[in-house]
Amino acid sequence: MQFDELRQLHALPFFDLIQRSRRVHEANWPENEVQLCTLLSIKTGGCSEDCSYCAQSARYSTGVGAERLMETEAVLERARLAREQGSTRFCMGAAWKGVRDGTKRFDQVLEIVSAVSELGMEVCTTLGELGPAEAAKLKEAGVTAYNHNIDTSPEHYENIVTTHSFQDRLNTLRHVQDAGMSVCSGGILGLGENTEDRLRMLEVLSNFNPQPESVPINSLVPIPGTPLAESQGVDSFEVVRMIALARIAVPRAKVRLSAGRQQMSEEMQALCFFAGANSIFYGDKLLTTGNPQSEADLALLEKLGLRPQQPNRELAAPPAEAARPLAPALA
Ligand code: SAM
Ligand code: DTB
Ligand code: SF4
Repeated sequence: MQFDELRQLHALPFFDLIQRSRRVHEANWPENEVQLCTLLSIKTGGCSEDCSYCAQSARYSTGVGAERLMETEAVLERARLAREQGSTRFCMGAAWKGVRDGTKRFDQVLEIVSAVSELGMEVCTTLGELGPAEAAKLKEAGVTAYNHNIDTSPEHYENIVTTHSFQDRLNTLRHVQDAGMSVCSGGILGLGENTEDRLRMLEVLSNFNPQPESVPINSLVPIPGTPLAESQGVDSFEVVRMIALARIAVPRAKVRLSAGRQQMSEEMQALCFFAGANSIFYGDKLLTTGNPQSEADLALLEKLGLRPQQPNRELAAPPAEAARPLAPALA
């Protein structure tokens, strides 16, 4: 989908837009299901990068200290617990610029992934930059999806991060797709971007080939000590519009209502589900910040007549239709 189409949709009266996204949602996701995905930070803090929203960058005093990579058994325990609580996807995050094949820590990550993949959940990792060799090994070890957000528009990216480029992000995503893993990629609302930036971000995501399997839409959780600590929250209806546009632009994706849910009312979350969100992070912690209690989330789904989604173990990236560039918008 191209920028102009997105702009036209965005300009529609609110109810007209969500009516359209609802139609796309019903055609693609008629089951009234929401995927529950649990996050675990397997390596917290001390990151070399300067992402200006992040609690884990070593450049800012956020109170989040650098920790070591968790032991396999400790990760397994958390993954089992998540499964018992009804989660069907387990996503492990590490505060690294990236991983390199042949290093001890990468071998340890592969061991963790192999162990977790035995549990029957979808296995997602988010470890920063990957090359082709790292992507192939993660896939072989059992990773089904790789999260790597583009976060904002190509134009705004350099205002937010200077230690790597938007193109670096796209290169990693290309390696993920070439290795046959599904791509989970989305962004954050509230980084001081304008509407045009938000639409450009969606344009890039919708032009991936193949389209992302999941699109997390995060609302900035302002972290004291980071450059974005005082950032103003995004208007609720704008958040819903972005969910609706993501649903229309990437019809088969899980559109994940991600960070920021603790600040949202139940009514707003319901509106997001109506507009096209069909996945949430489940469990009382994201990576370093809080998330609604599991019981509260289950109760909300129950009230809305939504069911937790069954796991999809067959998850694999569909083959690219042709050698189209990942993001033609940048070519
Ligand atoms: N280091 C890896 C990377 O940058 O890809 C993986 C972990 S990183 C914390 C994963 C994603 O979390 C980021 O790309 C960003 O979209 C999101 N995120 C991080 N801090 C956030 C915050 N304070 N509010 C909302 N989303 C945030
Ligand atoms: C994503 O898009 N959001 C998640 C997950 N992918 C890794 C992370 C949200 C982090 C929120 C801030 C924190 O807890 O530190
Ligand atoms: Fe590091 Fe990822 Fe945080 Fe950026 S978002 S500082 S790469 S952990």
